[in-house]
Amino acid sequence: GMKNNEASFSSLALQRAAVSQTNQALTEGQELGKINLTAKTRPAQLNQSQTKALSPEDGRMHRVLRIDATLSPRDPKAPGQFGRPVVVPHGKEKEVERRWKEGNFNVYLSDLIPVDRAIEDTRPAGCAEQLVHNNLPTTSIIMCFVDEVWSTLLRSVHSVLNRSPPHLIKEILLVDDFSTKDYLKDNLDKYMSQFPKVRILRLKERHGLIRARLAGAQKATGDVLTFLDSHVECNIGWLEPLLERVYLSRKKVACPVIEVINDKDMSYMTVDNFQRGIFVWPMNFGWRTIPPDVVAKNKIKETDIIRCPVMAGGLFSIDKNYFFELGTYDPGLDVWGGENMELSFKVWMCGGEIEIVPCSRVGHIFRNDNPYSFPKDRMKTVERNLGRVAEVWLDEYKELFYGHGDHLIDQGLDVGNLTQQRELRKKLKCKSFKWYLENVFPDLKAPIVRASGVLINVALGKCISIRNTTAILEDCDGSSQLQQFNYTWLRLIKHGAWCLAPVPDNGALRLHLCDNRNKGLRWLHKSTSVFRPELVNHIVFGNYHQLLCLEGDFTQKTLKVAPCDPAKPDQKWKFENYYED
Ligand code: LR7
Ligand code: MN
Repeated sequence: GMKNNEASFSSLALQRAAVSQTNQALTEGQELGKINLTAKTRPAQLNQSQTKALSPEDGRMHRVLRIDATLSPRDPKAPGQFGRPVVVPHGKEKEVERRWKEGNFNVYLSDLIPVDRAIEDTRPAGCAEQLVHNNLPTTSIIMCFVDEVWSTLLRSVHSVLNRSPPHLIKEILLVDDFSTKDYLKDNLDKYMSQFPKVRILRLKERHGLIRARLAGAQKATGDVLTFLDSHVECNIGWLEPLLERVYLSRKKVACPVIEVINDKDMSYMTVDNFQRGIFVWPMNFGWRTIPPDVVAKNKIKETDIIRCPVMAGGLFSIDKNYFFELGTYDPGLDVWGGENMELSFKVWMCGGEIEIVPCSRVGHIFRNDNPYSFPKDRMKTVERNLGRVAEVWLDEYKELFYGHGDHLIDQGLDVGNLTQQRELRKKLKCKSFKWYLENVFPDLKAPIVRASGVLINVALGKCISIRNTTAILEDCDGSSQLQQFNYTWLRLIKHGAWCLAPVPDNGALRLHLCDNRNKGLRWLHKSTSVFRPELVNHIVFGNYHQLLCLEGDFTQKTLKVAPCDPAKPDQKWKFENYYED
Protein backbone atom coordinates (compact mmCIF):
# COMPACT_ATOMS: atom_id res chain seq x y z
CA GLY A 1 0.00 0.00 0.00
CA MET A 2 0.91 3.62 -0.15
CA LYS A 3 1.67 5.72 2.85
CA ASN A 4 0.70 9.29 3.06
CA ASN A 5 3.99 10.76 4.10
CA GLU A 6 3.65 13.44 6.67
CA ALA A 7 6.45 15.94 6.66
CA SER A 8 9.01 14.29 8.81
CA PHE A 9 11.82 16.64 9.57
CA SER A 10 13.30 15.53 12.81
CA SER A 11 12.27 18.33 15.05
CA LEU A 12 14.68 17.18 17.69
CA ALA A 13 18.33 16.40 17.66
CA LEU A 14 18.97 12.81 16.74
CA GLN A 15 19.08 10.32 19.56
CA ARG A 16 21.32 7.35 19.33
CA ALA A 17 20.54 3.96 20.80
CA ALA A 18 23.30 2.58 22.95
CA VAL A 19 23.95 -1.13 22.58
CA SER A 20 20.71 -2.80 21.68
CA GLN A 21 19.83 -6.46 21.88
CA THR A 22 17.66 -6.44 18.81
CA ASN A 23 19.33 -5.15 15.73
CA GLN A 24 16.81 -3.83 13.32
CA ALA A 25 18.21 -5.88 10.53
CA LEU A 26 16.68 -4.55 7.39
CA THR A 27 16.27 -6.52 4.26
CA GLU A 28 18.74 -4.68 2.12
CA GLY A 29 21.07 -7.63 1.79
CA GLN A 30 20.58 -7.83 -1.95
CA GLU A 31 21.12 -4.16 -2.56
CA LEU A 32 24.09 -4.00 -0.24
CA GLY A 33 25.70 -6.79 -2.17
CA LYS A 34 26.27 -4.37 -5.03
CA ILE A 35 28.70 -2.14 -3.23
CA ASN A 36 31.89 -2.31 -1.23
CA LEU A 37 30.70 -1.94 2.31
CA THR A 38 34.17 -1.99 3.71
CA ALA A 39 37.38 -0.44 2.50
CA LYS A 40 39.72 -2.74 0.66
CA THR A 41 42.78 -1.65 2.58
CA ARG A 42 42.58 -3.27 5.95
CA PRO A 43 44.72 -1.82 8.71
CA ALA A 44 47.92 -3.73 9.30
CA GLN A 45 47.94 -6.11 12.24
CA LEU A 46 50.92 -6.80 14.35
CA ASN A 47 52.02 -10.41 14.40
CA GLN A 48 55.06 -12.27 15.64
CA SER A 49 56.96 -12.41 12.37
CA GLN A 50 56.38 -8.71 11.78
CA THR A 51 57.60 -7.55 15.14
CA LYS A 52 61.23 -7.86 14.29
CA ALA A 53 60.97 -6.35 10.85
CA LEU A 54 59.14 -3.33 12.15
CA SER A 55 61.19 -0.33 12.93
CA PRO A 56 60.47 3.35 12.43
CA GLU A 57 62.40 3.18 9.17
CA ASP A 58 59.75 0.92 7.68
CA GLY A 59 57.36 3.76 7.93
CA ARG A 60 55.22 1.80 10.34
CA MET A 61 55.19 1.46 14.05
CA HIS A 62 53.13 0.49 17.03
CA ARG A 63 50.15 2.47 18.00
CA VAL A 64 50.90 5.08 20.60
CA LEU A 65 48.76 4.17 23.55
CA ARG A 66 50.81 4.69 26.63
CA ILE A 67 50.37 8.41 26.51
CA ASP A 68 46.90 8.07 28.00
CA ALA A 69 47.25 9.75 31.34
CA THR A 70 43.76 8.85 32.42
CA LEU A 71 44.28 5.09 32.48
CA SER A 72 45.11 5.40 36.16
CA PRO A 73 43.04 8.39 37.20
CA ARG A 74 43.93 10.66 40.07
CA ASP A 75 40.80 9.76 41.94
CA PRO A 76 39.42 6.33 41.06
CA LYS A 77 36.44 6.85 43.37
CA ALA A 78 35.28 10.12 41.85
CA PRO A 79 31.74 10.20 40.44
CA GLY A 80 31.51 9.10 36.84
CA GLN A 81 35.02 7.67 36.90
CA PHE A 82 35.61 5.05 34.19
CA GLY A 83 32.44 6.25 32.52
CA ARG A 84 30.20 4.83 35.20
CA PRO A 85 26.69 6.22 35.65
CA VAL A 86 26.31 8.84 38.33
CA VAL A 87 23.44 8.88 40.78
CA VAL A 88 21.89 12.20 41.67
CA PRO A 89 22.56 12.81 45.38
CA HIS A 90 19.51 12.73 47.60
CA GLY A 91 17.82 16.12 47.78
CA LYS A 92 19.53 17.48 44.69
CA GLU A 93 16.73 16.65 42.26
CA LYS A 94 15.48 20.22 42.14
CA GLU A 95 18.92 21.52 41.34
CA VAL A 96 19.34 18.94 38.61
CA GLU A 97 16.08 20.08 37.12
CA ARG A 98 16.94 23.75 37.39
CA ARG A 99 20.29 23.36 35.69
CA TRP A 100 19.14 20.95 33.00
CA LYS A 101 18.27 23.66 30.53
CA GLU A 102 21.80 25.10 30.58
CA GLY A 103 22.72 22.28 28.24
CA ASN A 104 19.65 20.07 27.92
CA PHE A 105 21.46 17.31 29.77
CA ASN A 106 22.39 16.67 33.37
CA VAL A 107 24.64 19.68 33.86
CA TYR A 108 24.60 19.21 37.61
CA LEU A 109 26.17 15.77 37.29
CA SER A 110 28.60 16.88 34.63
CA ASP A 111 29.99 19.38 37.13
CA LEU A 112 30.55 16.57 39.67
CA ILE A 113 32.60 14.45 37.31
CA PRO A 114 36.35 15.04 36.96
CA VAL A 115 37.17 17.00 33.80
CA ASP A 116 39.75 14.34 33.01
CA ARG A 117 37.82 11.25 34.02
CA ALA A 118 38.86 7.89 32.65
CA ILE A 119 36.50 6.02 30.38
CA GLU A 120 36.43 2.42 29.39
CA ASP A 121 38.41 1.37 26.33
CA THR A 122 35.47 0.35 24.14
CA ARG A 123 37.43 -0.51 21.02
CA PRO A 124 36.82 -3.90 19.45
CA ALA A 125 39.42 -6.55 20.09
CA GLY A 126 42.34 -6.18 17.72
CA CYS A 127 42.44 -2.38 17.64
CA ALA A 128 45.26 -2.17 20.17
CA GLU A 129 47.39 -4.37 17.91
CA GLN A 130 46.83 -2.30 14.80
CA LEU A 131 49.66 -0.39 13.25
CA VAL A 132 49.77 3.09 11.89
CA HIS A 133 52.42 4.92 9.95
CA ASN A 134 54.98 6.76 11.99
CA ASN A 135 54.89 9.78 9.72
CA LEU A 136 51.22 10.59 10.04
CA PRO A 137 50.11 14.12 9.19
CA THR A 138 49.44 16.57 12.00
CA THR A 139 45.96 17.80 12.71
CA SER A 140 44.23 20.93 13.92
CA ILE A 141 41.31 20.15 16.19
CA ILE A 142 38.43 22.51 15.50
CA MET A 143 35.78 22.68 18.17
CA CYS A 144 33.14 25.36 17.81
CA PHE A 145 30.65 26.14 20.53
CA VAL A 146 27.90 28.49 21.55
CA ASP A 147 27.13 28.74 25.26
CA GLU A 148 28.59 25.31 25.97
CA VAL A 149 28.50 24.08 29.56
CA TRP A 150 31.82 24.79 31.30
CA SER A 151 32.61 21.32 32.64
CA THR A 152 31.63 19.66 29.38
CA LEU A 153 33.74 21.95 27.25
CA LEU A 154 36.71 21.36 29.52
CA ARG A 155 36.21 17.60 29.48
CA SER A 156 36.16 17.68 25.69
CA VAL A 157 39.47 19.54 25.54
CA HIS A 158 41.10 17.38 28.22
CA SER A 159 40.08 14.23 26.42
CA VAL A 160 41.85 15.45 23.29
CA LEU A 161 44.97 16.51 25.18
CA ASN A 162 45.16 13.36 27.27
CA ARG A 163 44.39 10.79 24.64
CA SER A 164 46.18 12.03 21.54
CA PRO A 165 49.85 11.69 20.69
CA PRO A 166 51.11 15.25 21.29
CA HIS A 167 53.16 15.36 18.10
CA LEU A 168 50.02 14.80 16.02
CA ILE A 169 48.11 17.71 17.52
CA LYS A 170 49.18 20.93 15.88
CA GLU A 171 46.65 22.98 17.81
CA ILE A 172 43.21 22.96 19.32
CA LEU A 173 41.10 25.79 17.95
CA LEU A 174 38.12 26.67 20.08
CA VAL A 175 35.77 28.77 18.00
CA ASP A 176 33.36 30.77 20.15
CA ASP A 177 30.27 31.38 18.04
CA PHE A 178 29.31 34.56 19.88
CA SER A 179 28.46 32.97 23.22
CA THR A 180 26.58 35.02 25.77
CA LYS A 181 27.87 33.35 28.93
CA ASP A 182 30.45 35.25 30.95
CA TYR A 183 32.41 32.18 32.06
CA LEU A 184 33.24 31.53 28.42
CA LYS A 185 35.15 34.81 28.25
CA ASP A 186 37.94 35.66 30.74
CA ASN A 187 37.62 32.40 32.69
CA LEU A 188 38.04 30.34 29.60
CA ASP A 189 41.02 32.36 28.37
CA LYS A 190 42.64 31.98 31.75
CA TYR A 191 41.99 28.25 32.04
CA MET A 192 43.21 27.47 28.55
CA SER A 193 46.35 29.57 28.89
CA GLN A 194 47.94 26.60 30.68
CA PHE A 195 47.77 24.66 27.40
CA PRO A 196 49.94 26.29 24.74
CA LYS A 197 48.24 24.34 21.97
CA VAL A 198 44.80 25.67 22.73
CA ARG A 199 43.78 28.82 20.86
CA ILE A 200 40.46 30.58 21.22
CA LEU A 201 38.89 32.30 18.26
CA ARG A 202 35.95 34.58 18.94
CA LEU A 203 33.39 35.42 16.30
CA LYS A 204 31.89 38.90 16.40
CA GLU A 205 28.41 37.74 15.56
CA ARG A 206 26.51 34.50 15.68
CA HIS A 207 27.30 32.55 12.53
CA GLY A 208 26.12 29.09 13.36
CA LEU A 209 28.27 26.02 13.47
CA ILE A 210 28.90 25.86 9.73
CA ARG A 211 30.53 29.23 9.27
CA ALA A 212 32.13 28.92 12.73
CA ARG A 213 33.89 25.76 11.55
CA LEU A 214 34.96 27.57 8.40
CA ALA A 215 36.43 30.38 10.50
CA GLY A 216 38.42 27.72 12.36
CA ALA A 217 39.51 26.04 9.14
CA GLN A 218 40.82 29.37 7.80
CA LYS A 219 43.09 29.72 10.80
CA ALA A 220 44.20 26.09 11.02
CA THR A 221 47.86 25.29 10.43
CA GLY A 222 47.78 21.48 10.68
CA ASP A 223 47.77 19.15 7.64
CA VAL A 224 44.41 17.67 8.58
CA LEU A 225 41.30 19.27 10.03
CA THR A 226 39.57 17.31 12.78
CA PHE A 227 36.17 18.68 13.73
CA LEU A 228 34.59 17.85 17.07
CA ASP A 229 31.48 18.96 18.94
CA SER A 230 32.13 20.73 22.24
CA HIS A 231 30.57 18.01 24.44
CA VAL A 232 32.58 14.93 23.59
CA GLU A 233 35.05 12.56 25.19
CA CYS A 234 37.68 11.13 22.90
CA ASN A 235 38.52 7.58 23.80
CA ILE A 236 41.87 5.80 23.92
CA GLY A 237 43.72 5.74 20.63
CA TRP A 238 40.98 7.67 18.86
CA LEU A 239 43.13 9.89 16.69
CA GLU A 240 45.78 7.71 15.07
CA PRO A 241 43.40 5.49 13.07
CA LEU A 242 41.57 8.55 11.71
CA LEU A 243 44.78 10.18 10.54
CA GLU A 244 45.97 6.86 9.14
CA ARG A 245 42.99 6.81 6.76
CA VAL A 246 43.62 10.35 5.56
CA TYR A 247 47.30 9.47 5.19
CA LEU A 248 46.45 6.44 3.02
CA SER A 249 44.36 8.63 0.75
CA ARG A 250 43.85 12.35 1.05
CA LYS A 251 40.35 11.95 -0.31
CA LYS A 252 39.22 9.78 2.56
CA VAL A 253 37.08 11.51 5.15
CA ALA A 254 37.40 9.57 8.39
CA CYS A 255 34.75 9.47 11.13
CA PRO A 256 35.04 7.83 14.55
CA VAL A 257 32.33 5.60 15.93
CA ILE A 258 30.21 8.01 17.91
CA GLU A 259 29.38 6.56 21.29
CA VAL A 260 26.88 7.80 23.80
CA ILE A 261 27.43 9.96 26.83
CA ASN A 262 24.11 9.53 28.55
CA ASP A 263 22.33 12.84 29.04
CA LYS A 264 20.74 11.70 32.31
CA ASP A 265 23.45 9.88 34.25
CA MET A 266 26.52 10.95 32.21
CA SER A 267 27.66 7.36 31.77
CA TYR A 268 29.78 6.46 28.76
CA MET A 269 28.02 3.80 26.70
CA THR A 270 29.13 1.93 23.64
CA VAL A 271 26.99 1.28 20.57
CA ASP A 272 26.32 -1.59 18.20
CA ASN A 273 28.93 -2.53 15.63
CA PHE A 274 28.50 -2.47 11.86
CA GLN A 275 26.52 0.73 11.57
CA ARG A 276 26.54 2.94 8.52
CA GLY A 277 25.52 6.59 8.38
CA ILE A 278 22.51 6.88 6.10
CA PHE A 279 19.59 9.20 5.47
CA VAL A 280 15.90 8.81 4.82
CA TRP A 281 13.70 11.28 2.98
CA PRO A 282 13.41 14.21 3.40
CA MET A 283 17.14 13.94 4.16
CA ASN A 284 17.04 12.98 7.82
CA PHE A 285 20.29 11.48 9.04
CA GLY A 286 20.26 8.11 10.78
CA TRP A 287 22.27 5.01 11.50
CA ARG A 288 21.52 1.67 9.95
CA THR A 289 23.00 -1.62 10.98
CA ILE A 290 24.38 -3.83 8.26
CA PRO A 291 22.21 -6.98 8.43
CA PRO A 292 23.95 -9.93 10.16
CA ASP A 293 23.71 -12.13 7.07
CA VAL A 294 25.51 -9.50 5.02
CA VAL A 295 28.16 -9.20 7.70
CA ALA A 296 28.60 -12.97 7.70
CA LYS A 297 28.60 -13.36 3.94
CA ASN A 298 31.17 -10.61 3.44
CA LYS A 299 33.20 -11.75 6.46
CA ILE A 300 33.13 -8.22 7.82
CA LYS A 301 35.16 -7.92 11.00
CA GLU A 302 34.41 -5.60 13.90
CA THR A 303 37.56 -3.65 13.15
CA ASP A 304 36.87 -3.22 9.45
CA ILE A 305 36.45 0.26 8.05
CA ILE A 306 32.82 0.90 7.09
CA ARG A 307 32.03 3.03 4.06
CA CYS A 308 29.10 5.38 4.66
CA PRO A 309 26.67 7.14 2.34
CA VAL A 310 26.60 10.08 4.75
CA MET A 311 28.35 11.21 7.89
CA ALA A 312 26.71 12.29 11.15
CA GLY A 313 28.38 15.65 10.73
CA GLY A 314 30.06 16.64 13.94
CA LEU A 315 33.12 14.44 14.23
CA PHE A 316 35.52 13.78 11.38
CA SER A 317 39.01 14.25 9.98
CA ILE A 318 39.62 15.63 6.52
CA ASP A 319 42.77 16.64 4.69
CA LYS A 320 42.89 20.43 4.91
CA ASN A 321 43.85 21.06 1.29
CA TYR A 322 41.25 18.61 0.11
CA PHE A 323 38.60 20.38 2.20
CA PHE A 324 39.44 23.65 0.47
CA GLU A 325 39.66 22.00 -2.95
CA LEU A 326 36.11 20.81 -2.41
CA GLY A 327 35.08 24.38 -1.72
CA THR A 328 34.58 23.72 2.02
CA TYR A 329 30.98 23.81 3.18
CA ASP A 330 28.45 25.92 1.34
CA PRO A 331 28.92 29.11 3.40
CA GLY A 332 25.28 29.94 2.68
CA LEU A 333 24.19 27.28 5.19
CA ASP A 334 22.93 28.84 8.40
CA VAL A 335 23.32 27.94 12.06
CA TRP A 336 22.68 24.19 12.21
CA GLY A 337 21.74 21.28 10.00
CA GLY A 338 22.19 19.92 6.50
CA GLU A 339 25.92 20.57 6.28
CA ASN A 340 26.64 16.89 6.88
CA MET A 341 24.49 15.99 3.85
CA GLU A 342 26.16 18.64 1.75
CA LEU A 343 29.68 17.55 2.56
CA SER A 344 28.81 13.87 2.20
CA PHE A 345 27.31 14.26 -1.28
CA LYS A 346 30.14 16.53 -2.31
CA VAL A 347 32.80 14.11 -1.12
CA TRP A 348 31.30 11.01 -2.74
CA MET A 349 30.16 12.62 -5.98
CA CYS A 350 33.42 14.49 -6.46
CA GLY A 351 35.78 11.56 -6.01
CA GLY A 352 36.22 11.03 -2.28
CA GLU A 353 35.01 8.56 0.35
CA ILE A 354 33.38 8.72 3.78
CA GLU A 355 34.47 6.09 6.26
CA ILE A 356 33.67 5.07 9.80
CA VAL A 357 36.78 3.82 11.57
CA PRO A 358 35.74 1.31 14.26
CA CYS A 359 39.02 1.57 16.15
CA SER A 360 38.38 5.27 16.71
CA ARG A 361 35.73 5.97 19.35
CA VAL A 362 34.46 9.28 20.61
CA GLY A 363 31.60 9.79 23.06
CA HIS A 364 29.05 12.53 22.45
CA ILE A 365 26.24 13.84 24.63
CA PHE A 366 23.02 13.17 22.75
CA ARG A 367 20.19 15.37 23.88
CA ASN A 368 16.61 16.03 23.03
CA ASP A 369 16.88 19.60 21.89
CA ASN A 370 19.38 22.31 21.11
CA PRO A 371 20.09 24.27 24.29
CA TYR A 372 20.84 27.50 22.41
CA SER A 373 18.42 29.70 20.53
CA PHE A 374 18.19 29.96 16.77
CA PRO A 375 18.35 33.45 15.26
CA LYS A 376 15.44 32.42 13.02
CA ASP A 377 12.89 29.63 13.31
CA ARG A 378 14.68 26.33 13.83
CA MET A 379 12.62 24.24 11.42
CA LYS A 380 12.78 26.85 8.71
CA THR A 381 16.53 27.15 9.10
CA VAL A 382 17.06 23.42 8.69
CA GLU A 383 14.62 23.20 5.79
CA ARG A 384 16.26 26.06 3.99
CA ASN A 385 19.70 24.48 4.45
CA LEU A 386 18.41 21.16 3.14
CA GLY A 387 16.72 22.95 0.27
CA ARG A 388 20.07 24.39 -0.78
CA VAL A 389 21.60 20.93 -0.64
CA ALA A 390 18.73 19.44 -2.66
CA GLU A 391 18.90 22.13 -5.31
CA VAL A 392 22.64 21.77 -5.79
CA TRP A 393 23.22 18.03 -5.42
CA LEU A 394 20.10 15.93 -5.92
CA ASP A 395 19.39 16.52 -9.63
CA GLU A 396 16.00 15.09 -10.62
CA TYR A 397 15.81 13.30 -7.26
CA LYS A 398 15.22 16.58 -5.46
CA GLU A 399 11.52 15.98 -6.03
CA LEU A 400 11.72 13.21 -3.44
CA PHE A 401 12.97 15.73 -0.93
CA TYR A 402 10.08 18.10 -1.59
CA GLY A 403 7.54 15.32 -1.90
CA HIS A 404 8.36 13.87 1.51
CA GLY A 405 7.84 17.18 3.25
CA ASP A 406 4.31 17.93 2.13
CA HIS A 407 4.41 21.55 3.19
CA LEU A 408 7.63 22.14 1.27
CA ILE A 409 5.90 21.79 -2.05
CA ASP A 410 3.63 24.74 -1.51
CA GLN A 411 5.82 26.81 0.68
CA GLY A 412 8.01 28.15 -2.11
CA LEU A 413 11.16 27.68 -0.03
CA ASP A 414 13.54 30.60 -0.56
CA VAL A 415 16.94 28.99 -0.57
CA GLY A 416 18.93 32.01 -1.68
CA ASN A 417 21.48 32.27 -4.45
CA LEU A 418 23.01 28.99 -5.60
CA THR A 419 25.09 30.10 -8.57
CA GLN A 420 28.44 29.62 -6.87
CA GLN A 421 27.57 26.21 -5.51
CA ARG A 422 26.36 24.96 -8.87
CA GLU A 423 29.44 26.32 -10.60
CA LEU A 424 31.62 24.60 -8.05
CA ARG A 425 29.97 21.28 -8.80
CA LYS A 426 30.64 21.80 -12.50
CA LYS A 427 34.21 22.89 -11.94
CA LEU A 428 34.94 19.82 -9.81
CA LYS A 429 33.36 17.62 -12.50
CA CYS A 430 31.33 15.82 -9.88
CA LYS A 431 29.24 12.78 -10.76
CA SER A 432 25.44 12.69 -10.80
CA PHE A 433 23.19 11.86 -7.89
CA LYS A 434 22.08 8.84 -9.89
CA TRP A 435 25.66 7.64 -9.82
CA TYR A 436 25.73 8.16 -6.05
CA LEU A 437 22.58 6.11 -5.64
CA GLU A 438 23.86 3.27 -7.75
CA ASN A 439 27.37 3.16 -6.34
CA VAL A 440 27.23 4.44 -2.81
CA PHE A 441 23.71 4.07 -1.46
CA PRO A 442 21.86 1.42 -3.52
CA ASP A 443 19.63 0.52 -0.60
CA LEU A 444 18.06 3.96 -0.49
CA LYS A 445 14.53 3.83 -1.77
CA ALA A 446 14.47 6.62 -4.32
CA PRO A 447 11.75 5.94 -6.88
CA ILE A 448 11.71 8.91 -9.21
CA VAL A 449 7.90 8.75 -9.43
CA ARG A 450 5.41 7.64 -6.80
CA ALA A 451 3.13 5.70 -9.10
CA SER A 452 2.81 4.89 -12.79
CA GLY A 453 0.97 2.97 -15.50
CA VAL A 454 -2.70 3.06 -16.31
CA LEU A 455 -4.96 5.13 -14.10
CA ILE A 456 -8.05 3.12 -13.25
CA ASN A 457 -11.38 4.28 -11.94
CA VAL A 458 -11.95 1.70 -9.24
CA ALA A 459 -15.74 1.63 -9.45
CA LEU A 460 -16.05 1.65 -13.20
CA GLY A 461 -12.98 -0.42 -14.04
CA LYS A 462 -12.17 2.04 -16.83
CA CYS A 463 -8.97 3.92 -17.58
CA ILE A 464 -8.03 7.47 -18.43
CA SER A 465 -6.85 7.94 -21.99
CA ILE A 466 -5.45 10.93 -23.83
CA ARG A 467 -7.55 12.38 -26.65
CA ASN A 468 -5.94 15.39 -28.32
CA THR A 469 -5.77 18.02 -25.63
CA THR A 470 -8.13 16.36 -23.23
CA ALA A 471 -8.63 13.07 -21.41
CA ILE A 472 -11.50 10.61 -21.54
CA LEU A 473 -12.46 7.29 -19.97
CA GLU A 474 -12.23 4.08 -21.96
CA ASP A 475 -11.52 0.37 -21.64
CA CYS A 476 -8.21 -0.27 -19.98
CA ASP A 477 -5.38 -1.25 -22.28
CA GLY A 478 -2.02 -1.49 -20.56
CA SER A 479 -0.23 -1.57 -23.89
CA SER A 480 -1.68 1.73 -25.03
CA GLN A 481 0.72 4.64 -24.79
CA LEU A 482 -2.25 6.95 -24.47
CA GLN A 483 -3.14 5.44 -21.09
CA GLN A 484 0.27 5.77 -19.46
CA PHE A 485 0.75 8.25 -16.63
CA ASN A 486 3.30 9.01 -13.95
CA TYR A 487 2.37 10.46 -10.60
CA THR A 488 5.36 12.50 -9.44
CA TRP A 489 6.58 13.61 -6.01
CA LEU A 490 5.49 17.12 -6.86
CA ARG A 491 2.01 15.68 -7.36
CA LEU A 492 1.75 16.06 -11.09
CA ILE A 493 -0.06 13.48 -13.19
CA LYS A 494 2.23 13.38 -16.16
CA HIS A 495 1.87 12.03 -19.65
CA GLY A 496 5.23 12.90 -21.14
CA ALA A 497 5.53 16.65 -20.92
CA TRP A 498 1.78 17.01 -20.44
CA CYS A 499 -0.08 17.18 -17.20
CA LEU A 500 -3.67 16.41 -16.30
CA ALA A 501 -5.34 19.52 -15.02
CA PRO A 502 -8.81 20.77 -14.23
CA VAL A 503 -10.08 23.56 -16.45
CA PRO A 504 -10.66 26.60 -14.29
CA ASP A 505 -14.36 27.43 -13.85
CA ASN A 506 -16.11 24.61 -15.66
CA GLY A 507 -14.69 21.54 -13.96
CA ALA A 508 -13.72 19.76 -17.16
CA LEU A 509 -10.34 18.15 -17.63
CA ARG A 510 -7.58 19.04 -20.07
CA LEU A 511 -3.87 18.59 -20.71
CA HIS A 512 -1.59 21.38 -19.73
CA LEU A 513 2.14 21.71 -20.30
CA CYS A 514 3.77 20.46 -17.09
CA ASP A 515 5.31 23.02 -14.78
CA ASN A 516 6.66 22.03 -11.37
CA ARG A 517 5.83 25.43 -9.95
CA ASN A 518 2.25 25.61 -11.17
CA LYS A 519 0.15 24.71 -8.15
CA GLY A 520 -2.92 24.39 -10.34
CA LEU A 521 -1.56 21.16 -11.78
CA ARG A 522 -1.12 19.35 -8.48
CA TRP A 523 -3.22 16.46 -7.33
CA LEU A 524 -3.19 14.97 -3.91
CA HIS A 525 -3.43 11.23 -4.14
CA LYS A 526 -4.39 9.56 -0.91
CA SER A 527 -3.66 5.88 -0.84
CA THR A 528 -5.99 4.26 -3.35
CA SER A 529 -8.90 6.50 -2.59
CA VAL A 530 -9.43 9.75 -4.41
CA PHE A 531 -7.74 12.38 -6.47
CA ARG A 532 -8.42 15.91 -5.63
CA PRO A 533 -6.77 19.03 -6.83
CA GLU A 534 -5.11 21.08 -4.17
CA LEU A 535 -6.81 24.22 -3.04
CA VAL A 536 -5.80 26.44 -5.88
CA ASN A 537 -6.91 29.89 -6.77
CA HIS A 538 -8.52 29.16 -10.04
CA ILE A 539 -10.85 26.58 -8.62
CA VAL A 540 -13.19 28.90 -6.88
CA PHE A 541 -16.86 28.39 -6.42
CA GLY A 542 -18.50 31.62 -5.51
CA ASN A 543 -16.04 33.08 -3.10
CA TYR A 544 -14.81 30.01 -1.30
CA HIS A 545 -12.25 27.36 -2.12
CA GLN A 546 -13.43 23.84 -2.29
CA LEU A 547 -11.77 20.47 -2.40
CA LEU A 548 -12.50 19.00 -5.77
CA CYS A 549 -12.11 15.40 -6.77
CA LEU A 550 -11.59 13.78 -10.09
CA GLU A 551 -14.77 11.96 -11.07
CA GLY A 552 -15.52 9.56 -13.90
CA ASP A 553 -18.78 9.41 -15.79
CA PHE A 554 -18.96 6.23 -17.78
CA THR A 555 -22.04 6.86 -19.86
CA GLN A 556 -20.53 10.10 -21.08
CA LYS A 557 -16.99 8.62 -21.10
CA THR A 558 -15.95 11.90 -19.64
CA LEU A 559 -14.00 13.17 -16.67
CA LYS A 560 -14.61 16.15 -14.49
CA VAL A 561 -13.79 17.57 -11.12
CA ALA A 562 -16.58 17.81 -8.60
CA PRO A 563 -16.86 18.41 -4.86
CA CYS A 564 -15.23 15.52 -3.02
CA ASP A 565 -17.57 12.97 -1.56
CA PRO A 566 -16.10 9.92 0.15
CA ALA A 567 -19.34 8.04 -0.53
CA LYS A 568 -18.97 8.34 -4.30
CA PRO A 569 -17.14 5.31 -5.69
CA ASP A 570 -16.62 7.00 -9.08
CA GLN A 571 -14.20 9.34 -7.35
CA LYS A 572 -11.84 6.50 -6.45
CA TRP A 573 -8.77 6.04 -8.60
CA LYS A 574 -5.83 3.72 -8.61
CA PHE A 575 -2.56 3.55 -10.51
CA GLU A 576 -1.25 0.32 -11.92
CA ASN A 577 2.04 0.53 -9.96
CA TYR A 578 3.07 2.09 -6.69
CA TYR A 579 6.70 2.49 -5.70
CA GLU A 580 6.46 3.38 -2.06
CA ASP A 581 6.44 0.92 0.81
O1 LR7 B 1 24.88 28.15 16.14
C1 LR7 B 1 25.58 27.24 16.57
N1 LR7 B 1 26.90 27.47 16.78
C2 LR7 B 1 27.75 26.52 17.28
O2 LR7 B 1 28.94 26.77 17.46
C3 LR7 B 1 25.07 25.97 16.86
C4 LR7 B 1 25.92 25.00 17.35
N2 LR7 B 1 27.23 25.28 17.58
C5 LR7 B 1 28.12 24.24 18.10
C6 LR7 B 1 27.61 23.54 19.34
O3 LR7 B 1 28.00 24.20 20.51
C7 LR7 B 1 28.21 22.15 19.19
O4 LR7 B 1 29.50 22.07 19.71
O5 LR7 B 1 28.20 23.24 17.10
C8 LR7 B 1 28.29 21.96 17.68
C9 LR7 B 1 27.17 21.07 17.16
O6 LR7 B 1 25.92 21.48 17.63
P1 LR7 B 1 24.97 20.49 18.44
O7 LR7 B 1 25.76 19.72 19.42
O8 LR7 B 1 23.83 21.26 18.96
O9 LR7 B 1 24.51 19.55 17.27
P2 LR7 B 1 24.02 18.00 17.37
O10 LR7 B 1 25.04 17.19 18.05
O11 LR7 B 1 22.67 18.00 17.88
O12 LR7 B 1 23.93 17.66 15.81
C10 LR7 B 1 24.64 17.00 14.77
O13 LR7 B 1 24.19 17.64 13.57
C11 LR7 B 1 24.61 18.96 13.42
C12 LR7 B 1 23.96 19.40 12.14
O14 LR7 B 1 24.34 20.65 11.76
C13 LR7 B 1 26.12 19.05 13.41
O15 LR7 B 1 26.68 18.41 12.29
C14 LR7 B 1 26.65 18.43 14.69
O16 LR7 B 1 28.05 18.49 14.69
C15 LR7 B 1 26.16 17.02 14.74
N3 LR7 B 1 26.66 16.24 15.85
C16 LR7 B 1 27.19 14.99 15.60
O17 LR7 B 1 27.42 14.55 14.51
C17 LR7 B 1 27.40 14.15 16.81
C18 LR7 B 1 26.54 12.95 16.70
C19 LR7 B 1 25.07 13.31 16.71
C20 LR7 B 1 24.36 12.86 15.51
C21 LR7 B 1 23.75 12.50 14.54
MN1 MN C 1 26.42 17.72 19.59
